[in-house]
Amino acid sequence: MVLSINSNDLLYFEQLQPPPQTRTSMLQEKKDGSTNYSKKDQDDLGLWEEKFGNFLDIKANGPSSIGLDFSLHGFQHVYGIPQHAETLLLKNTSNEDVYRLYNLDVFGYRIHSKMGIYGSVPLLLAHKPDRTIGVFWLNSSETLVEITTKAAMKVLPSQIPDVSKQRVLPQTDVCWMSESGIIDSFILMGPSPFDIFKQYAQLTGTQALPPLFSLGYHQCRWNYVDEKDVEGVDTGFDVFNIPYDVMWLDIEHTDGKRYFTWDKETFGNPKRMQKKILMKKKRKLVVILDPHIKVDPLYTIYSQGKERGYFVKDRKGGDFEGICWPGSSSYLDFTNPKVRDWYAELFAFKTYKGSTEILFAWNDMNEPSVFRGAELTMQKDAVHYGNWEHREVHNLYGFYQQMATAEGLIRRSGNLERPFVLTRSFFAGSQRYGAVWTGDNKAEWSYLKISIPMLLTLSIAGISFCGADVGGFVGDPEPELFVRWYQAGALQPFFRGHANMHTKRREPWLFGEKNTQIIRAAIKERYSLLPYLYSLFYQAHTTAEPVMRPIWVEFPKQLEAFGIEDEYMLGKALLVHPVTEPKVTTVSILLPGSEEIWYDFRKFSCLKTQGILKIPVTLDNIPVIQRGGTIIPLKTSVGKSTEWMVDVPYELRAALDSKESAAGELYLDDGHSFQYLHEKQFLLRKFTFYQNVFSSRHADGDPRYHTKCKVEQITILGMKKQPSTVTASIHGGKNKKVAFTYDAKNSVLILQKLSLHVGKDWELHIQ
Ligand code: NBV
Repeated sequence: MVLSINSNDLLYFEQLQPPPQTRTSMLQEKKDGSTNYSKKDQDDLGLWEEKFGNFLDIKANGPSSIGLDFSLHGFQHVYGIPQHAETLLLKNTSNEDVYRLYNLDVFGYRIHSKMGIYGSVPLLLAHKPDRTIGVFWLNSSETLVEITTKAAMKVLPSQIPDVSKQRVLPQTDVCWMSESGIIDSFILMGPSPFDIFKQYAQLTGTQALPPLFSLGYHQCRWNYVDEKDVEGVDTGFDVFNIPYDVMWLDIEHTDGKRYFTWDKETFGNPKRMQKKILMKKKRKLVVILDPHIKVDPLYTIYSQGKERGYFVKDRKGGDFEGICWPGSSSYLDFTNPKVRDWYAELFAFKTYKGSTEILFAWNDMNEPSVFRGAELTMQKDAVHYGNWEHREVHNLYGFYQQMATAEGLIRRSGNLERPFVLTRSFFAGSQRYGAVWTGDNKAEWSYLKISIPMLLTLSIAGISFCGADVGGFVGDPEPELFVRWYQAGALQPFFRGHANMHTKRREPWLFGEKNTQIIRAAIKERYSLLPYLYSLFYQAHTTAEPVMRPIWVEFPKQLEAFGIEDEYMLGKALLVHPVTEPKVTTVSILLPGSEEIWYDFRKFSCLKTQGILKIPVTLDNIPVIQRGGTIIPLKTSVGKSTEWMVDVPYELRAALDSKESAAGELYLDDGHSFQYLHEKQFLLRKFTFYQNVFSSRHADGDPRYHTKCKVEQITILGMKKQPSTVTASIHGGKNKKVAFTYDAKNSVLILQKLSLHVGKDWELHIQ
């Protein structure tokens, strides 16, 4: 038995009922809006009406909480339930705060806290060497999760009450408690971690395939102040020879924080800016669109929203009003399908003045954030479409905004183009609509460090496209931290530099020549790895495999790996160990797997040790290690942005395992449209190296995507013998001899000037 339900008798639910007459609104607000309650008043009211500071929460249906406990037998390692600034391995909460899932805007959130921050995914994974299981608690109201790990006496299957037949096994009890809603829970049976990912994806969907540009580097700041500033920063990347794909504009680009508009002084001609500066250089723009709408009858989005009744209501039936960036604001009710439909239409080029096809979207403040609101968010007794109180749907608000935004971007392209939408708030399933980032972190080493377990937790909860603000949002990073953050970010799924308005400028070239050079190298390495990363996203999209994975996911039997959170796997081929402390000269890396062979990704040398390896590090880069048995596709050179690199030839880097074989794949399509779905216009190449034959074939039916792109080089790490000849045989063509070099010291064979079509079948025979 792996799991039992209600073993601790914690199943409970309350029935919805209107508050009793005698009690209703004893805690009524006075005419001037102030409230004055005695302790006795509150006691009399119990949970029918609650007071938080100055806020009164009247529960339309009375107290309505639900709860249930799950005992996970034999498990002591549990993961998931993002989002917390906490360790990868969930902690026992018996003597600590419980984990809270409640989407909140928390500027510079505290580390090692179980309070809720921007998003929630109520999915918990439990793992032991031979089994992974999952519990998905589908509830979007405020939820608390209590975790108790203990040793439990188990009678072995024979059931004979004989002490010698009893064993002590670990057990983890997980109790979920939600403020309202129904008990709707799914048990995912595994047995492997990858089975869990698939089972969870069957319920909530897989990661949307991102447009290729969005896997490039993003440059953001609150705020790039005007068109000239944008032009200067854009040019800076070319002057300093650093690739980048996307320029970002924060809230100041709008006319008085009226989203979908432009500030007339600073961004007077946004189309020109997009065309002359960005489009010309094959780059993109992302602008921010928050969900709060300025109360201003002259602002069309407000007046239309008001007229159609598209705002969330307060408990008295008027539009809910709260304070946010524009001052008094109302909040679009994205839970209403009509609102989403209307919002999506706002992205039509003719409606969204100044937008072009290179403009994409960023949804911020969508917890939703309400200044001066209880816990800086919307009151729980606000009312949504269908008469649902806000308490019921709170954790879904941001999810629905991102859904509508993605739909808008798809529609404006005539349903042809893939959208890119970054959201701060999220829920289970948000992976279908774009990317998530970890919000307002700080420019401190501890935030760089915690970003890794935070991203790993998001990744195993279905959200592969995730990242943290590189450099740290709040405060000014010291140069070493800044460099280390770029090196870490370059090997994470979503890669964006961002900074608060009160910080010093920090474009990547502002920290001296040496640091610029190191950052350039990190960003360039990311760009050369894009074919691998894009292929991983295709796998995330089709088979729900997370792009960034905890070590235990790849090595489920290795106990020492279960708590590792300072290193991770990027796909199954690369092990990454970011440096998250200052002045580090060596790092200790766990090289998992007793049979595995590992190779230094940059020096190509074979790392002989098993278990913990201490390796020297300099500021130049962070350890990246390739696993034997894998083949990684790379680009041989890097351009100004992803679009400049379409025709750049590939290198295939094979690292041999103990059987002297390796396998890998490359996914390739036009990088931006939905053609890969409707017309199967993509290439999925499967590469293998086996018995000295390197071969390339298509892995999915007839290849329908055509490219002239070539494989120019193949590097084989762990090639023990120097070959005498290498011959290429191309399907339907002549055999030809291939030039190669062999490095006996490192056992590396490099085949050069191959000029093999990436889309064709071919074989290389090494003799
Ligand atoms: O829009 C301004 C910022 C944004 O830069 C940041 O990335 C978000 O997380 N936003 C929060 C609102 C203000 C934060 C103090």
